[in-house]
Amino acid sequence: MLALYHFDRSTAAQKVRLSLAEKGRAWESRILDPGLDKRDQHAPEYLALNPRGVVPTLIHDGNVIRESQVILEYLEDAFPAPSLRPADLADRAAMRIWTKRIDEHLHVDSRTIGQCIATRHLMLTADPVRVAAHYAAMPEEVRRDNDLVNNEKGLDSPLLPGALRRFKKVFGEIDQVVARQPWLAGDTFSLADLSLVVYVARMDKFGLSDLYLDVPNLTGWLGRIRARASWAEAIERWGDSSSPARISHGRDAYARVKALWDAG
Ligand SMILES: N[C@@H](CCC(=O)N[C@@H](CS)C(=O)NCC(=O)O)C(=O)O
Repeated sequence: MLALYHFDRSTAAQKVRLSLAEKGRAWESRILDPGLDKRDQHAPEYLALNPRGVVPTLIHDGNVIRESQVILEYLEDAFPAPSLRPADLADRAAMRIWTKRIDEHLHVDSRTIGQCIATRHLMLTADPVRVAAHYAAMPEEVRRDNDLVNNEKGLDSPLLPGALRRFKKVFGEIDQVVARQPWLAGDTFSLADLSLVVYVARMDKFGLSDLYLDVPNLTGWLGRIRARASWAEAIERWGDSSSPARISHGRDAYARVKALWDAG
């Protein structure tokens, strides 16, 4: 039996849903509500499964697996066909160099961008008692410390220029690689593509897709992934309830973000 704790817009959960869709596996959906009124991710029963209080968490025949990149590798081992790892060992190593960057910085940078542009507005207009309770209960120190700076400073956050600079660098590297081969780790669609793409696509949800209009090979790669049946099943089907508000904040912030992007 496969079950996944997740919620609609979570990039970390999107990757796992993409893998499950590519593999054609049936799974039970266990949706958490991370809103300030509920904060299901901080419930003791959930923290027992995932002490960091984040999604996704996969349950497979009684095994509890957390951390999206670890879950993706677990799914490869548990369900090898169709494989999302290149057969060639050097390509497989290249795949892991890409996916490693997500835990090195990309996921945290994605959160910084979202927090500075949009999510902080939710926090600034919410009941301060609920916001304080949310951060008091958040198990991950780095996430909490970054959020507090980003909530306070917004577009002036000292963390934002670096996050945008690193995003731009990764976008440029994707562009170069897919100019000479179809997928990030060679000839086959792999965990590298499936993992990186959710961070590229996330920019649309902040109204920031114009930032990469002039990165043509990346845009083509993104289009090819969006055309796969797994995209409709794993991403579009689940929607994103907060997207209209975030897009509107992103459009308001666009000129400032573009200046930082161009400076990077
Ligand atoms: N390194 C973790 C990150 C997971 C993560 O950040 N999940 C976010 C959604 S993308 C979450 O659950 N956020 C809830 C919160 O921050 O309270 C992974 O890859 O699984």
